[in-house]
Amino acid sequence: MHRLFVAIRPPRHIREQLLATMGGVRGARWQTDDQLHLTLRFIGEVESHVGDDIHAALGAIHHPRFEIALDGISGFERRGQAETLWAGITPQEPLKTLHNKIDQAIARAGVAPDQRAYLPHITLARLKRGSGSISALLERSGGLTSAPFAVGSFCLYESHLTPEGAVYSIVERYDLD
Ligand code: 2AM
Repeated sequence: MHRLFVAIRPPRHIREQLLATMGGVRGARWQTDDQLHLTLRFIGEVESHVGDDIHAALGAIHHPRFEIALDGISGFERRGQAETLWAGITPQEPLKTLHNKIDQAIARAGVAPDQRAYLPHITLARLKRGSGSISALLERSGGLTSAPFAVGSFCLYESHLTPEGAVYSIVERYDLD
């Protein structure tokens, strides 16, 4: 089985900007450079032959290149406790359109459509239990914006879960038009 997802690898200067914002929050496990990505579609565990069909479906996608920018820090919390911190993205429309295209393409490979609302984000940190609320954490971390940057490709990733955290590797890269 392979644990797969589709994501954009941010360019080096954006990853450097993200890495430079990290720090200053207790109980945060910050992502490493290798881990930084913008998920377009989480797939989950699939058999090798389904992975091959997904690869073929992704390769047939046509989508124009577009530009996005970093837009603020936010996070996911559960029952008032922060679980992750992430960088938001603007504008979201081109990512949502590409997400929908990927969803439809991989449905043809037999993957059930995404049931969850798609919220584009780049995870920066995973937080220990009891880190407090997002708003309390963000009082201590600065804002984050970037100049627009070009997205010219997206990637199929494989995730390996290890005790030290997830290790992500790029399986294939697909160029936009
Ligand atoms: P996250 O960073 O907010 O956790 C690989 O796990 C990528 O897929 C991560 O960016 C993760 O988002 C995203 N993802 C989306 N849905 C997921 C799910 N149900 N399980 C694990 N990761 C998921």
